[in-house]
Amino acid sequence: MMDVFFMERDPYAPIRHCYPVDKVLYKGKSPYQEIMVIESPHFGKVLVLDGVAQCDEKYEFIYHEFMAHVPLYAHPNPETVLIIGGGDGGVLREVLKHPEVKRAVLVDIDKEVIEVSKKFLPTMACAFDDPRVIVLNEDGYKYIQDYENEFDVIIVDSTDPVGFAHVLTTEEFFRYVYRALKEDGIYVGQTESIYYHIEIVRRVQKALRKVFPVVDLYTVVIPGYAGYWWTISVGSKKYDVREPKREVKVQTKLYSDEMHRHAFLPMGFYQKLL
Ligand code: AG3
Repeated sequence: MMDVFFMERDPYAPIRHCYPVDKVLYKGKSPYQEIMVIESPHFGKVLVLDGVAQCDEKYEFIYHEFMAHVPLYAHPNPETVLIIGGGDGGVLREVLKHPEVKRAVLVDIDKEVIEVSKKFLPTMACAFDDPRVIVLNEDGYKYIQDYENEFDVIIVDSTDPVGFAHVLTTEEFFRYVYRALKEDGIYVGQTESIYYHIEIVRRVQKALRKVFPVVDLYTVVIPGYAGYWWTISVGSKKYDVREPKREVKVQTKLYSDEMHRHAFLPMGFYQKLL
């Protein structure tokens, strides 16, 4: 029997993540991107957008827990949360674990990502029916321009900053994010690998520094992205984000108060490159 491999199309990475697949469960094209769900012996089902792996059943909890719990625990009372992107529902599932959250708005431009995730990745896309959730299929860049002093936490769970997701990493966008946040609000967004995408990390950090008084960066290792330390950038209007502000009570597989602090450990000479 011949082995069939998936090879990622990450235009920025100097390496190619490649692993065996058993089946292609879904392949379609939305108005925005090519959507695929593959089944791999190691990762389980993997959601692939425009050839780039977004999340896999085996390790998705790592990315989703750190995208959600770091900003939510860095905030004393996160009641209103906006997620831009995140159509697979993984970040939303984690956000809703906080009883403080009264409203979670998810704005993903691509309705088909949500539909495909509900069908093939039900353990991730399991929170859309929660009464606290509002789902909008709109352009997040446009949506945010209508809000001022509205959200406690804004999480940008986008695809890589190529094509239509690029605007979500610009200074102009961060100015809208700043305005849409309440006076003590916190923004986080995924900003690629410190090893393979240092230029992107540096560009985003620089843009954030022009807008937010507190800018930070934390990292987490995500096996499915093959980038070793994956970065999540932070812009905060008031709080230092390195310590949880509340007792960690949510059920998680990896995130904890110690892991929260650990994620901010200085990164040696990489720190100086930023
Ligand atoms: N969003 C970020 C995926 C980045 C993957 N990039 C890469 N492999 N080069 C993931 C969405 C999960 N909710």
